[in-house]
Amino acid sequence: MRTAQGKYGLMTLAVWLGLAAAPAGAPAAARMPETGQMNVMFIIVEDWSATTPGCYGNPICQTPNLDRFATTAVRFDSAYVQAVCCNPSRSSFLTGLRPLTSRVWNNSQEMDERLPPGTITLPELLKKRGFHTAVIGKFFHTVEYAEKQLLAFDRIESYGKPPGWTGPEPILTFPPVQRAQKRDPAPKDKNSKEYREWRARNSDRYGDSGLEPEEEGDYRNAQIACALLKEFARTKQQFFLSVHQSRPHTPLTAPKKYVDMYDPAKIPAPPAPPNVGTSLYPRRVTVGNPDIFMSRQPTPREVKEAIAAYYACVSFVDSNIGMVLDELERQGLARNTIVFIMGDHGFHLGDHGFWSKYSMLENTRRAPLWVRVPGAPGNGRVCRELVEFVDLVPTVGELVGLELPANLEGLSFTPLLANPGRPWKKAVFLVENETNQVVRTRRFSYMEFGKGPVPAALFDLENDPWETVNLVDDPAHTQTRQEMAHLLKAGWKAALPDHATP
Ligand SMILES: [Ca+2]
Repeated sequence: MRTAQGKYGLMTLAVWLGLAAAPAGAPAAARMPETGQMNVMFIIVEDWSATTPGCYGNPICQTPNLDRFATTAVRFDSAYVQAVCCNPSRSSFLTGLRPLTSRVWNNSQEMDERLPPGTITLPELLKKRGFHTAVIGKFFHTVEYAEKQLLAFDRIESYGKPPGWTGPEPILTFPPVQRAQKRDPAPKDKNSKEYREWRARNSDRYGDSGLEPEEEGDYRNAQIACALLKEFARTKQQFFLSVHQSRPHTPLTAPKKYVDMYDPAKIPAPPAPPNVGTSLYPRRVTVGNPDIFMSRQPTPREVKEAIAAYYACVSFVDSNIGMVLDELERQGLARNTIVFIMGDHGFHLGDHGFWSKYSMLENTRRAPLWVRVPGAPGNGRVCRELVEFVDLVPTVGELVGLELPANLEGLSFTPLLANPGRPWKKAVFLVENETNQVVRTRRFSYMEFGKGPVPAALFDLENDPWETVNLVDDPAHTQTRQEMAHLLKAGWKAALPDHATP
């Protein structure tokens, strides 16, 4: 164990910021504020393509609250998850371990059965450090895991309560949603034919949810967050709060007022048209996708309607996040609360003919990430350096002073919060399973497949950002292929910034 913001962290931080070596008379380096007593809030959004927020450059999708937040935070433009879907990605960034170490790389692997003995999750570390820990909605992938992590949370809201839960009752109660009960309910047995038929029938749903915003779970989660923030302002206890937003995960439905914001006719066709011959995942194009359009490809009109519906979901989530951020301000907590807003991985919106996540391509592995440390010199700036979600635990650890396990596989990016422009990691890594892996540098992505239509793929992201032309057998790129293969084999430690030690 080591104390991140003790003998180790502060000294490292000082060296990286150039404080230790600053000659007399030199301009003062940007200083991070004292953060040890600050609160921590996570807002985790499901299945969120980094191509959609306005401040990430989308000219159509409206995210005014996030755009405003970006002016007060560091926006990470090149933040990458370590796995292709929810369970392994969350298992990674909530433990600080990469999927082949956490031994969780798909959605069916139970985190509590597979984590190496002694693994401690982020909320446990925070609780041990004295934080009051509260979770609203999904945090780990399954409720079952949360049950085994009872000790991690002082408060569980809008989430399955484990048997024997003796914590506080819900801070808010809501009337039942009448209209939702009339909808097509899911059969209970997930292995039954009826369930598979129900899933296929519902997979292509998008557009108006038929609910008022106040009836939506995501809106209610935001309301619960506001109520808890009021309580935290009163009790003045140092807190960790995680707020879940289930959209824009499928089904791509949102209240009508958000759906009405977008005219499908004005949505451009997706980049990287499907091409079975060059596809790394040809079954997606010929058979169907995991989450939506499961048994067929959508028509061109449906493509635009589904993208418009996804944008509606993002705008709805933006509004909910705005509600929480406004309350943070209103309660006087914004000045001493560190805020992380993030997707849990990306999502393909028709590029390559893909919908859903589950690929090693950019639209799965890149996710939105903003970090606001009150008073941080980098706030309001964009960080284009490569960072990984596995860095989140070490980062929180350095900021608030946690006893971090010695086997973590990320690097605190706190120095980028002081100076978002300083050179950082040379590459990021993601795995699909034990044999399929990708490494991405600033210019190239290189993939190896144990199983798949090709054994390897190489893309020049500078000239081909959507990864459509596989250069792996191009004689002009032989050396690059060798270098990337070497880097993939060498792993994350070989990609650390010069002179950095994790
Ligand atoms: Ca997810």
